[in-house]
Amino acid sequence: MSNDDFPTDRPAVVTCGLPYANGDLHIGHLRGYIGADAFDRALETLGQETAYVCGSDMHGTPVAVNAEQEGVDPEAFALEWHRQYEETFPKFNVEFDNYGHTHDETNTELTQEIVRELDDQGYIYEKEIQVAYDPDADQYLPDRYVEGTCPYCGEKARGDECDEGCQRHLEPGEVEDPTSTITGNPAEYRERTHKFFEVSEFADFLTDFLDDLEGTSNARNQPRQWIEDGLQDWCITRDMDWGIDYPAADGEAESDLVLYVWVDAPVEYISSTKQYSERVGTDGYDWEQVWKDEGDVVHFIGRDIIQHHTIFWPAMLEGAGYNKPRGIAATGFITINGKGLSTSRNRAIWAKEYLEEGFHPDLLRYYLMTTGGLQQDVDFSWDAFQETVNGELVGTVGNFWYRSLLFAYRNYEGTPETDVSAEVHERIQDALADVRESVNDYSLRGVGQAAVQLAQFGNEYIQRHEPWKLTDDEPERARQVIRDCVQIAKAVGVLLEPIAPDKAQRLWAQLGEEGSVADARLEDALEAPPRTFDEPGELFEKIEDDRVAELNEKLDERVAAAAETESDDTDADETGDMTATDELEPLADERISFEDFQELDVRVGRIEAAEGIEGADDLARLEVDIGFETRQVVAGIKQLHDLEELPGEKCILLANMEPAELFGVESNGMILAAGEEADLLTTHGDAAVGEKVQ
Ligand code: B3M
Ligand code: ZN
Repeated sequence: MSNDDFPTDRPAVVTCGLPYANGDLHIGHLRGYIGADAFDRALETLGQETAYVCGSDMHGTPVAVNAEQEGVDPEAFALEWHRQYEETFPKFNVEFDNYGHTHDETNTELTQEIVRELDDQGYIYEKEIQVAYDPDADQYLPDRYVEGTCPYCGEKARGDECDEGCQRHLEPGEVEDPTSTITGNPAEYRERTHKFFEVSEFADFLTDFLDDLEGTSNARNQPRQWIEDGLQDWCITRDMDWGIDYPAADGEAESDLVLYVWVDAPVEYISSTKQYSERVGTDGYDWEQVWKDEGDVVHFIGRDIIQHHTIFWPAMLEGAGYNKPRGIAATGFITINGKGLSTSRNRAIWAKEYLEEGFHPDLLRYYLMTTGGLQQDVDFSWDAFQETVNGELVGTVGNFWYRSLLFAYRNYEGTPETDVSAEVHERIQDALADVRESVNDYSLRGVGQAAVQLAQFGNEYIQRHEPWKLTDDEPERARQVIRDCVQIAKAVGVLLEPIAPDKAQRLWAQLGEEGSVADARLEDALEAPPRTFDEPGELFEKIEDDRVAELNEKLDERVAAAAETESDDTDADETGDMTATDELEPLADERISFEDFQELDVRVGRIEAAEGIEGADDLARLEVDIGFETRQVVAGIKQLHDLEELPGEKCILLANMEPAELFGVESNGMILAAGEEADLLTTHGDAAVGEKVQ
């Protein structure tokens, strides 16, 4: 079954993953909130009834751990961040219809009601499990209180998420070699009784759900694999004080467990919609219709929380009698100058900082929405930002708007009185169709491009007709060309509004239009603007090179400063969306004896030949002279080195490595390399080939 296109005759709700109320917002967060905001605005432009809701995620260890580090009570800590987020989002023109938080009454009650319903339906059971415990801290260690190794991919992982590796959700007890993040001690395991939600019962439902699911393809494909691998039931309680209490059934003893944060967090999507309904009245917007009857639910999330939104959440919704989501758009990460965004390393563009630098929010909105598709990781650099702003916004859109309106104002004091030509009418209609299609494809990039390409067409149209040459001799033709341009300018404004709402509004006002461009529908792009308007001003300003140089310098300096002061920071302030990808591997705890080391026969070698291995993306076949003989070894360096450059280079080879066969090629030794880029080890002086490394 496939869904009918937007706009539908049902209400829609657009949501965005809730920010943990635990630290400053940065560009990684903004991408998601701006994306969902732009999508919501685009839906409205199509004539869809929508609400855009969200709220702060107040619970769980992401908040508790950070509050503890600051020595403050988690509730006060989270409320303060919540207040700051409420203030910050509108500054980026992110306008929620309702922004609540997970600790408020609406969400507490609704979460408990949903959990009771799941329990009543028989989907919740108790089980004894091993829970990590820190004897020195005398505390259980849920989630971020424990760190270890991911059992699926071997990367360093937090208690409940493989945040630096495969991004999987981890159940209590799954992380290997657990250590306490409170004391650094190895964790002990203790037996505790916890509540489990029978996710495994929903495998068929989820398979069908994924078949219908719209949005980005990653949100469909990854969970299919998880379902195929077999779904595990989900532990939904934690040994903590901070959170929503597990709701005891009538007659049952009060539980001392709280609900896992991932139970009450998504419920806020519903609670926030409910609060909106309560504010505007159910005639204005009916939350029950959208969540329980007929509605279109669309979630924007980071790609690290796909499992929560495509497995746990729809199973909860189904089990408790709510509608399943129609679309899930899972956005990629943001990198900064090609490197992983890291808050602890201060390699981030902070929301506050961006505003303090005096840049208009719509510039960042445009950059983030059009630089890559939603699924792609997007790199931010001030240079690329400048190029986009100066090229597309200043050069194409701003230039077209200003020259058209100025010409119209000077010659006609506004919109010339004549109809739009058939050619331009059709061109605008094509752009409207592109936008409709892009929205239905969840492509905000497509929306932005449709607007900018229309402005580009406008510039070419002016160039082609050179109206300035026509005003005297062919006034009718001049009038027509300018009439067309004014209409294109207005259409570009309507189309760009979801992405650059404030700039579009200014254009709207310059055209003498009343009210808000946000209320305009696609078809309004073809309605004539008012007959007269005032002298226009330029709406975009070029970013100069020295400004970019200065910004780059500032960024470099603070990243360097953070590197210098970096202590044993745990990166606990990372939100899932923005993982530090370049963390160093921790030092090994276990020591080995000198004898153990001597068992390694490490030799100086010289690479004689290097070539790629057919069919293997990463592997190269090397011939390495180690004095006594020439060894053939296979190394995973094909992508990382220019193989032609390698012959003649000295390298270090572990000579008594067990032989292995890779892609049919025998590997007889291992060359040593550092880090993910496989920086090849060599000698500093002139040690001869064959010498032992000791
Ligand atoms: N608070 C943040 C994250 O993991 C988390 C999202 C909750 S969405 C219901 O990106
Ligand atoms: Zn993993």
